[in-house]
Amino acid sequence: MTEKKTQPWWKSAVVYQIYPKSFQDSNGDGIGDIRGIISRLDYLADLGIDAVWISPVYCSPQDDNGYDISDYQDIDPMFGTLADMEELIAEAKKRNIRIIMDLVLNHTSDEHRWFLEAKKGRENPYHDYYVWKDGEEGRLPNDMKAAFGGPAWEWVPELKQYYFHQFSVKQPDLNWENPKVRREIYDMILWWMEKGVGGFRLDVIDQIAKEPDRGITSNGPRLHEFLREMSRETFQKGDLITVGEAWGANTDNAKLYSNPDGSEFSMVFQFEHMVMDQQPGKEKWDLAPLPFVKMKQCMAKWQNELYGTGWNSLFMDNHDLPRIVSRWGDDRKYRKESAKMLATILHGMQGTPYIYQGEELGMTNVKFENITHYRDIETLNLYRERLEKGYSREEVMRSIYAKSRDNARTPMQWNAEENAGFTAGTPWIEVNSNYVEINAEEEIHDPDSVFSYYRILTHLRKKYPVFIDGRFRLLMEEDSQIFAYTRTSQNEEMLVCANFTGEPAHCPLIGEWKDAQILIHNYEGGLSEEMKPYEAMMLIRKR
Ligand code: TEU
Ligand code: CA
Repeated sequence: MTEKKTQPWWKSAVVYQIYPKSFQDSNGDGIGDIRGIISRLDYLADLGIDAVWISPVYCSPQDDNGYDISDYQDIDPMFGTLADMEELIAEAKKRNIRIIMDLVLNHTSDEHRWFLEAKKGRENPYHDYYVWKDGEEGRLPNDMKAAFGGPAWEWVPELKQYYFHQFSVKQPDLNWENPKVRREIYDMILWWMEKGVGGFRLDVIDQIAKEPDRGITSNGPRLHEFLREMSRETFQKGDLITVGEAWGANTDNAKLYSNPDGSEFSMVFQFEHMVMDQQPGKEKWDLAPLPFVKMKQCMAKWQNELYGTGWNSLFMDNHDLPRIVSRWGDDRKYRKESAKMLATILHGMQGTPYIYQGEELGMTNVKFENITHYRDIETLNLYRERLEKGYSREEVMRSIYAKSRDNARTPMQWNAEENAGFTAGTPWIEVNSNYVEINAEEEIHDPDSVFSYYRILTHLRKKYPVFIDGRFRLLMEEDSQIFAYTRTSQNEEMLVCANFTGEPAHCPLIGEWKDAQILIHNYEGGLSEEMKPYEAMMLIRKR
């Protein structure tokens, strides 16, 4: 018990991610909003979550759904008001839920006051808030590319300069070399801390210390210097959860990011396991089957490397990724079984689990027939670019069905009524037509539902310390069907065992563990060494 006290709260927490635009609309304009979130807090409390990360709700022209911020210290009218936000923080607190804000610090919107000033002239005090390069129109400074297509440089004729943008043209990169920029950011973070937020998720944080002259974007030389300064000036003054999004993370730098001394963040989102089902050296759109054995080894590596030296975040879904049940499970015949199986594997690991809205219902990818139904800037640019390059429409749509970010962005499926209970108006993006079968109202009352399974998982984590501190060991490493591992602490030992396939699988471990207690199991009836499709379980015993 004493040990538990010294652990930071977020080591036993489960976090839920809300994509506000698609969560719950309260006023019939077809767009989810903060009042909608407030109305669903009891649902979240029932699920057993401790914190909610909300994707950006700040003022934004919405070129990239809020990841293009024009005012960090106000709420976009589309989502509500600052007063609504304060009410959300207070209402969540009543339910022991903390609110995690999404900080986008690599770039602002081109409509942010700083950028509007910066464009006025080279002598303007805000000019140096961004990253500029002298040049001639039509002769790009170098061949760096933006994440959403096209060059990373945009010409501003009035200044005869290019500005640098790693994402869309409307997301100019901030210049972290400028101490004034850093100070502005820290003051803004402190202001949110005063409002009582419980933590922050930091967007593409590994990309802030860029050096475009040298072609450097991620993991720049000054990155950890900046992060330590930011942490010292802000986060360390509170009892926060902080999680950096870092596509460029490896287990070495993750030990810096999540150093237990608290000098940077609580943890990072790393993506090594999420980029394995694509062709090596190519883009996520270039599909390839999941190399299952490699994926297991990757996850095991992160578990083992960060044991005692850092902290993992556990996730398979977010607003940028396709739905995991469609991606690595079977979203038709074995939808429920495979959704539960994936959750079992993830939630048994060491780290802080993140549930992305709808994941707890087993929500699936969407297949809009026509590209005009898609909303995501990345998807729309990709479609145009690949058709221009000569790909067939069928081929491009196949990539989009598998990997488009809009797969995760269709409205939350609350009930079987019109628009899945998400809105009384016209939703900004169409609802997935399977909402009649897959929805919260149905699942909350069904003990066999994916939701009920997640609810058990969140509670198990609270009850058994082995979830928090148990040492990880991968078993049956080379097996092409079974994902199995143990978690071992001083007094307890847990086996997590899953059949990752739609075929039966043989697993001798289950015989060895026949006297153990079953914590959770996604099939009725007893255990057998002959595992059913997507069968999964957690067993525990004293040692
Ligand atoms: O994502 C960072 C990021 O690298 C992804 O956009 C990635 O390029 C893409 O999903 C993979 O194809 C963060 C946010 O999570 C994302 O929603 C934003 O669009 C992006 O930053 C820019 O702020
Ligand atoms: Ca609304």
